[in-house]
Amino acid sequence: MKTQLQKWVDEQVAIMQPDKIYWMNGSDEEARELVNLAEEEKRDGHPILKKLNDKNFQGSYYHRSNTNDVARTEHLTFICLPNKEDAGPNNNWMDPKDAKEKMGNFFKGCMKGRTMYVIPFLMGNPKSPYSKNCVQVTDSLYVALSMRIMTRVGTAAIEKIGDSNDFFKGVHSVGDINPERRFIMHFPHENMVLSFGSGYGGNALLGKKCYSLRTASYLGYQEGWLAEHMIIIAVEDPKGKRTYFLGSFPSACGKTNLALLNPVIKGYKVWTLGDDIAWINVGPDGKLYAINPEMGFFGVAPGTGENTNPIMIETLKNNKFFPTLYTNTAIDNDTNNPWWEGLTEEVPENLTNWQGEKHDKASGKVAAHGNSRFTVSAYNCPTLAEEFDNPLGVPISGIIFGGRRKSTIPLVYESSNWQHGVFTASIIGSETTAASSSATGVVRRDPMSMLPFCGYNMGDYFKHWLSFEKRAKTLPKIFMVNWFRKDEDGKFMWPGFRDNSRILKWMIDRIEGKVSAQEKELGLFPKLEDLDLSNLDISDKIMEKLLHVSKEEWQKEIPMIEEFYTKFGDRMPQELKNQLDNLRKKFA
Ligand code: GTP
Ligand code: SPV
Ligand code: MN
Repeated sequence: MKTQLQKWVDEQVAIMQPDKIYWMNGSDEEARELVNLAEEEKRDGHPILKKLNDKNFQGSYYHRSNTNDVARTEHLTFICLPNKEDAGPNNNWMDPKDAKEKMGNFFKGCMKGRTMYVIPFLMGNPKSPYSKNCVQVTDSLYVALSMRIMTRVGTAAIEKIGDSNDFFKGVHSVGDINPERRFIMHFPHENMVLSFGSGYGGNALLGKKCYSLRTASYLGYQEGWLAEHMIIIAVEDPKGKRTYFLGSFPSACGKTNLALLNPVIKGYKVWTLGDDIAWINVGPDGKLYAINPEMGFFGVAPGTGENTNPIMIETLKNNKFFPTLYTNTAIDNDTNNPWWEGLTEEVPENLTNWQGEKHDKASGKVAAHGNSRFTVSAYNCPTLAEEFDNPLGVPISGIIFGGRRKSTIPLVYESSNWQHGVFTASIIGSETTAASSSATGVVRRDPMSMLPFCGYNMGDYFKHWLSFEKRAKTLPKIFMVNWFRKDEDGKFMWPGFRDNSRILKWMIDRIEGKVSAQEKELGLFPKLEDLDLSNLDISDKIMEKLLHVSKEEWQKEIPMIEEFYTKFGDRMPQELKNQLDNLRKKFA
């Protein structure tokens, strides 16, 4: 007798008609076999993977994606719930019937001459009551290998699925990598995603944004939990006490860097639990507990170097878990190392750029794409927390929200309570980055850094966030940060990166009630004397600028928030509208 999973795969085979079917078991031998295959198999005239310098970066391979396929495509991403209003103004919507018909035409026979990789995977540790069973089929060997790094692929998933039909169904084909025939269609109510025409990151690794955020956020709304674009870290103080934080920043705005932080403050240590996605449940004791459903990091390469993120450099050089992939970075031909802006201060002489051409240093252009990334297992990370595989996750004491803003948003402040914290997170605006294919550097509202990832109406999502005041017994403190405020000359005023540990220390002092705060229009601010700025060359004047709340700037900001709130009509919770009224009055 065939299992439901086998039957479902048979159906996909009948539609897409692959020449071969390859069921992944997740073993190390299998990874080596697939990597060898990828070194031989050609797409667009070059091999899918090219071996890099194994002495400097163990187990590392290079992949160049099509130049039309280098970032998530939000305009081609749809939430196909039966009612348009349930998808909300934050999502593109298509009627599920129309979407399936459209995708059905693309998928018909699309794998002729290709291999279909069947990837059974788990999001979360198999022992966790919060983990989820998933399957993706794909015709991309690069995607199959990336999934092995990012999720728990293999037999454990097959065993957990058994004969049940209760598993996420992800259908993916790169098709002919044509932007005209590229769509990422979500059916959260059917636990299914259909993705065609892209082989890149969040468009194609369906366990990531498509399942663990868009689909899971919808599930969480139904079931009473949260799926968030957040890191999870443990901050250990000199006495060995650990405080757990969640940190939410929009794409390419500092999550991975904060997740692998090497603090400048003596005696403090940061342990990594997750760098992109957190699933948050109310635990048996009424506290919020978070797990990271992923198993790897798909991190932004540019800006990652010895000075900014030494722990990530160490992670990339490790090879406990094979392999590590580099996508759309440059290659240093003298060393066969991957290279990107910020890896070394000196730009090497003999680089091949991300498009496969010789890099012209004088051109002023970057050699690595702004959204070039590495894909590396979390188990290669020297600061991976021992709690990483805790089935119930870790109890959260603080949630840090942030954005990328050259003005308006202060370096750090604290919300006065849960509702005010939800409000603070709901009004976040951030400058867009290369992580998405649309224009960069434009300020847009990105509440909870979930604008591109919330799988349902964001008005309902805000209500769901507010509801945790009733669901939980103890709630974390909520903080807002902005590492990216600039001076008149366009320079970052705050050193950022490792120095962000100074801000974490203040947050812990606040959580433990060791320091008081100063109330301003936006919330509770640190007193300068309570921030540990030892061995840091920064003047009080700059610190004051960093913490300044400008009436003029907020008078410009509030109408943008109002415009955003208005889009949600009746679905916008009254509590948040009242909060906005209060804030407006403060700046009148
Ligand atoms: P996604 O993987 O897209 O969700 O992004 P992320 O939030 O994990 O972004 P990441 O940490 O990789 O950072 C993106 C960019 O921001 C990199 O180029 C970093 O160098 C830069 N960055 C991170 N932290 C800081 C900081 O504290 N200050 C400044 N100035 N830049 C930072
Ligand atoms: C992001 O864009 O937020 C990412 C990369 O983390 S992707 O997986 O492509 O979504
Ligand atoms: Mn992300």
